Amino acid sequence: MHATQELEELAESLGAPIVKALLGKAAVPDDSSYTTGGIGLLGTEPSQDAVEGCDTLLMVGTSFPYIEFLAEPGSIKCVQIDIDPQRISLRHPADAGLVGDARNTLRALLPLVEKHDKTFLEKAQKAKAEWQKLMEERGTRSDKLMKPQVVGWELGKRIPSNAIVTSDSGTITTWWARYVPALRGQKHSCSGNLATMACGLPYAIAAAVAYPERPVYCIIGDGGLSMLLGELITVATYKLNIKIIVIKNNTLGQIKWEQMVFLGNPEYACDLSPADFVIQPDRKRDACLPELTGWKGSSLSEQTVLMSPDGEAGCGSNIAIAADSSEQKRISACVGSKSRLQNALQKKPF
Ligand SMILES: Cc1ncc(C[n+]2csc(CCOP(=O)(O)OP(=O)(O)O)c2C)c(N)n1
Ligand SMILES: [Mg+2]
Repeated sequence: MHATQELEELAESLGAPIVKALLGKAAVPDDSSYTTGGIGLLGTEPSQDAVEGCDTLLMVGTSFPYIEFLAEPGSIKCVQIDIDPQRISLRHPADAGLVGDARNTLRALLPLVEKHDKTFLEKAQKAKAEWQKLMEERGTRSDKLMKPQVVGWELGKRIPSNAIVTSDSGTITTWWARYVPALRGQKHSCSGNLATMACGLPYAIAAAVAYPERPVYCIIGDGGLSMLLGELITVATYKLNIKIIVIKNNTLGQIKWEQMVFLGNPEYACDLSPADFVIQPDRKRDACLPELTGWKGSSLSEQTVLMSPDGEAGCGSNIAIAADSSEQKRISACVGSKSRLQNALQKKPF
């Protein structure tokens, strides 16, 4: 994470694109001309093409575990830099293993590297531009049952460059991984190897405590938030500078798709109770959890809700709940539109 400049300099010398494991999303900003974005299930096509087309793989500070996305052992050369010697050759046999801090090792390597021509990098850059067009197309759709990609795309335009962004495990991870670009200066994280649900909010709390001067954005599913709903009290108690964006699709979306696509089973027990995470001020009713935790909501029809801690609007904590259709399944209670989302996000202090 602290070797961005060195990675970019090396990419320039080698004429090589940088592909990022998900936990390394912020290692190089997505608008850098040297990166083609992520690799793996939630990665990008240009990154996969680059990995498949390369003759040498330089792995820096990663234990990226999904080896099926890497080349066959023996078919390419591999150089690996890692601070932990036990990680050398862990995922792919390394022809040369360099044990040390990523930045220091890259700095030592840089003067030794010969300049390569840029054909391979330029090909990857063209492929990245094509991929970006596809992301834009999917991120700017105007379906009345709003696509979750639209939420990611709109957030990506608004999250400031000093923000810390956390996400969770589910289809939500895809919308964050692909549609919310890492800007230079931002930090991004999610649960990596264990893919543990409900990490998004506690990670956000940890980030807000560790970096009180930085805004924190938590992009989470309704399933993940439900599992640790009580932590809203922690956020309200300590007035943490966290904005929570919930993709509310009333389902454990990831599992629904795994059951159907990978396991071939009929969908079973994936639906969530359609929880109303906010109290809407125009609706009089008994105290509900947001009220008890000190959050106040303002609603844009049934679709998007922003919340701030009661009486503390200036504190900058909000919840935006974006209902969506989980792409395939139509959920009648969750009709949304892109323009409503845009209106919601324009509200201060988001
Ligand atoms: C602690 C834990 N329990 C269960 C799972 C399995 N799991 C992975 S994603 C997921 C569903 C996530 O649902 P939600 O947060 O609503 O996100 P969505 O997939 O709908 O975007 C589940 C149950 C897990 N990864 N971790
Ligand atoms: Mg869900």
